Amino acid sequence: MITKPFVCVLLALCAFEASAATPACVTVEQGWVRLTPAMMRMAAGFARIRNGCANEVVVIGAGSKAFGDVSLHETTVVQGVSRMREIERLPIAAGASAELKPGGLHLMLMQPEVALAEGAQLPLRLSLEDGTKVDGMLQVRREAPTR
Ligand SMILES: [Cu+2]
Repeated sequence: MITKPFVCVLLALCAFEASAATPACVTVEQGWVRLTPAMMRMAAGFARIRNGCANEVVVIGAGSKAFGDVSLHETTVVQGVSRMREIERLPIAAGASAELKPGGLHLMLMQPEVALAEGAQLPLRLSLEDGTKVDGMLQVRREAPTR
């Protein structure tokens, strides 16, 4: 009599947790990290973040077990000088994608926990403004994947 409702509550919580971790309508596609010499202690990551949801989503942060510090950056060229600035909010309209690519938006990956090896798959987790998380993968490569 007591056990059954308790189990239902647990199942409901688990289902909620699962959907909170990865909203299926936001995906990270063709994620990759440019292979850099280990002494650089930093790397840049790129991907297409696709929002298949019915609403706008806003990326407010990123993290990875493979790096101590991950942030979202944008490279801009001002008067011939390349600069990077941190992006605190990256809104993606319903049905649209954000392209993170060399020379533009990128993930700044600092304090690598492991030596980058070509072909390795590194985890990526994006935080959305609504509190949900999106898990993806970044493959270590020398060149951008052909799309
Ligand atoms: Cu950067």
